[in-house]
Amino acid sequence: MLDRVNKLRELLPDEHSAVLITSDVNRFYFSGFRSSAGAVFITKDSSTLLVDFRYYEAAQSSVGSKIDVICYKKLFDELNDIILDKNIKNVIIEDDDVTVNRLSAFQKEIKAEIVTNFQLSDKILDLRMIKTQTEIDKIVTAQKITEKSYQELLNYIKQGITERELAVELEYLMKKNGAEKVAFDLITISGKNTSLPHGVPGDKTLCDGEFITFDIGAVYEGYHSDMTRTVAVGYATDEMREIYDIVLEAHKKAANTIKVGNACADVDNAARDYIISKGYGEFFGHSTGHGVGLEIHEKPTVYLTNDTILKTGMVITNEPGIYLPDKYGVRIEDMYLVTDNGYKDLALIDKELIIL
Ligand SMILES: [Mn+2]
Repeated sequence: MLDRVNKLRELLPDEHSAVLITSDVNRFYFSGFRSSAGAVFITKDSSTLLVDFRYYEAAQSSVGSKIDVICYKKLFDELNDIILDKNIKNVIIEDDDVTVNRLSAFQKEIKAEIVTNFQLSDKILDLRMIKTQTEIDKIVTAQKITEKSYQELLNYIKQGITERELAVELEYLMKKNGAEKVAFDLITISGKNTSLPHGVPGDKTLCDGEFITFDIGAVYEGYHSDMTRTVAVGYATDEMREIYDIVLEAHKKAANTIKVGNACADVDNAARDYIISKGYGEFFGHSTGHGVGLEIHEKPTVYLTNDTILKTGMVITNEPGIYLPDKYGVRIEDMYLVTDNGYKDLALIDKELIIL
């Protein structure tokens, strides 16, 4: 946790500047403590977690001695004490988090200049791109919970069951298997609905000769997992198999470009060029992937316009797809860890087409 704080400190322009962290996700990232309210205030030589009475005892026992914990009645009073004590002139805020109303309160109450144009949110996302081993372990645990639950769900699938029932049952299994929650509204769609990349499970029942798309993930200790599998019910037509094989091959080609020094664009192009070469380019309308961590979508975006270079410790998804309107769609997604010598696929579940 101190490493992260120190990396943030390196961004401070001078000793009279400080950072005020207000978003839930970044308060957790820099303090290791989760709460629904509070702030983290970081100067060149101090870091303070400010919480209210509800969280004070838990916060004290949760954060190490390197971070001060203050219980506030009025947040601004405690902040101003530190600001005066440390001679802080500029307070940099999270531009993606602070609302217009909150900003005017800051400007009125905080006894320093409020810095809104530092692009702090983006700079923190840059730090969060590189995961520590502890963070990777949590993502892997979230993925294991997803896989166990998915495999249990496959046994539950029978004729007549609805998409909605699949989603509810899967969410139940994930929580039973240790997820604190699902990573997003689970996508369990079938037949024509699978041509909608982010379709919503409804009352449609499963039928033979249809695809089911499972785009699913769990959260474990704040960290998300993301996986998509497309399976067929009863049988698959030759065309369904052909589309599936193209997407799988695109996925493999993208995976093989995941290595330190390559750009996100290279990964996207590998999948996209192959799908285009097979004549389905217009049916792959989204990016090949995205970073995953404390949020389900974070930097970097794996797309042809992103020249961000892959570095060890990044976790990105690889999820090409082909969506034929009014027919069906296929997407195959795993999370990949960028390692010193290539990549590690964080999913263990096979990607070959299965027929239920
Ligand atoms: Mn995804």
